[in-house]
Amino acid sequence: MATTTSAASSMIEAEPAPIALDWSATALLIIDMQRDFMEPGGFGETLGNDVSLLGRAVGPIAAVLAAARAMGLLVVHTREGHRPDLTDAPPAKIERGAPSLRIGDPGPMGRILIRGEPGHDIIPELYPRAEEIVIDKPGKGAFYATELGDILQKYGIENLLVCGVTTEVCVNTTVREANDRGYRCVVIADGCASYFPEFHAAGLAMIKAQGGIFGWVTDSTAVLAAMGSEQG
Ligand code: TIU
Repeated sequence: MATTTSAASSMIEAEPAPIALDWSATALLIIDMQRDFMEPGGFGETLGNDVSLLGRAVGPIAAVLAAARAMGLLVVHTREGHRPDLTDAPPAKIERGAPSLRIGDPGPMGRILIRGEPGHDIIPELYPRAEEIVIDKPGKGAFYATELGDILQKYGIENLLVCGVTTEVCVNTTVREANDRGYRCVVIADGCASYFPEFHAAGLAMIKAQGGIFGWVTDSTAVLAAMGSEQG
């Protein structure tokens, strides 16, 4: 149950311990909820994954996003992808593995993982509003080669509510980057998903172990309670 500690902050139930968040210094960071990872025919499926495993994160993220919008929280969406000329896509990434289609190849949702293509865009259920921030990132971490750090600093953000896909890849990489930059990361477990359920569990366990070595882990119910929004 959430306890209000002041007009502007709330205590969120989390592991390894509850955490008080000053909402004016908190952003909701939604990682890579793109058609390329969530739908058949995109980057995730070309890597051999069952993309249906990621759908479970959509409802919890939508509920937290609605509450965040209602309370005027800063909302940041990220998208993994590359320039059409691939100048920001290292050969080591393009050539990796044996996907059915490589980054830049034409697929059913346009060129795989390329900015501006239908597959690169965010799924309709979580589509950004015009006033929300969208960060295009070439890597797994949202801070690498992006303007995210500068933007968060300008908004006075100290705390990140983090969700998205996949738990052990882009969510974990971003949380580690953020932790080293001094942000308190509170990861919404049911708002994350992986193609590998065991990696999802391990990815969350690694964040909260050792007294919260990278951050805190909570769930959407606890976040909504803390936001004073019992629905969802
Ligand atoms: N393959 C996989 O699990 N993830 C990625 O390639 N990118 C993100 O996690 N967004």
